[in-house]
Amino acid sequence: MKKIKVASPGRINLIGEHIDYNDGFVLPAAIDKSISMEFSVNGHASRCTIKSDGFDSILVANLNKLKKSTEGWHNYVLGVLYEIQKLSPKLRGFDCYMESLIPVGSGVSSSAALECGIAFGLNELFDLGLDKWELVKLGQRAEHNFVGTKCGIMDQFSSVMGKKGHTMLLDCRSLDFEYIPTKLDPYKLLLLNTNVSHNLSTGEYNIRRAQCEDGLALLSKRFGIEKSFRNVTPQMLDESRNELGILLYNRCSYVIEEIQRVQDAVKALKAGELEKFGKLMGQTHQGLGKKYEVSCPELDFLVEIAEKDPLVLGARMMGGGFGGCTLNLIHVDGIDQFVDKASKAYKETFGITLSYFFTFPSQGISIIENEGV
Ligand code: GAF
Repeated sequence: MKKIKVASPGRINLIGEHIDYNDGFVLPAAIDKSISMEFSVNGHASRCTIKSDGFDSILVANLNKLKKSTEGWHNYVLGVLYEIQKLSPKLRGFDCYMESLIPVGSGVSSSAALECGIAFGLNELFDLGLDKWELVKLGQRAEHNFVGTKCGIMDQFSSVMGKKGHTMLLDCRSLDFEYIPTKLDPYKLLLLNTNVSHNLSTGEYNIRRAQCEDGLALLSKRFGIEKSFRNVTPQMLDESRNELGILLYNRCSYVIEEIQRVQDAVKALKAGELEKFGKLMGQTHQGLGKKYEVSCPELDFLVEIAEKDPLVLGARMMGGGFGGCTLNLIHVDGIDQFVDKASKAYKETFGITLSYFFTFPSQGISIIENEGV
């Protein structure tokens, strides 16, 4: 029987948060932590079993009767199976066992890694003939339709397209992208995990998206422009302040600023101006906290400590928000002292143990074992 093992990584995003679904640019990379998934054909026409080391429940799916589950993680898998069936009649029964090294709920997108790993593995196992972009997009649709989060494209894109040593500048409107060699020495990317996840994420995420759509609809009508934040100037935004109201004004203001910030950050990165890059990360955090309101006290606390440390060039919350990790660009010489200081202060203030890990831009989804294929 055919067997295949794949590794599907999580992602970081250096800058460009909450703008993938707002026609912006993002700068993510796959990380060195992944879910490994072993797939085998089981000879049944429609029975599939999926087991994970991280969850007690086993998912048993019938390809003829795919429907949403009440068990959270099942929906990521079921959604992918459903989307594959819309594209190909070749899917049959399979067994899958997975082990994850990606911390769940920490903003490094274990969910996209799961979706894309299932899609990629089954594509190989059953020769479905789907290309990488089809896998990325079907992962996103699975999340929209089965999980209910109206996510952008960044996470699935990063997991599939990642390249070792490179960040990726993705234009989320045209889907053109550029691999950028990313050497940060003597700085490193340090993730501090708040170990909180304020359960607001899916609801608040969809609300942010809807607010941006409402704001943009108003702006495009008022100025007779095509519906894209790229066509809105800061001046147009200011002129529309009263009509938008403070909440929509703030949301749109963050988006317009962040679209510009990513472009400035990429210039800085290419020129090796890491100090400038770090400052822009800090501005992103301020925008996400004050204007987009997706931060939380724990994230703000960690960013504040980082900002006071001369060896940290930049820090910000990363991912959807309301918990998860901060991303810190830190000099190697400052790491031990900084982690120690942050851990103590965090424990004293919130009573929670901080965890942390380093990462670097890594290879996207890949096959790690192949038998009888
Ligand atoms: C989540 C989403 F899945 C992404 O699409 C992106 O919007 C991110 O939040 C925020 O930048 O990870």
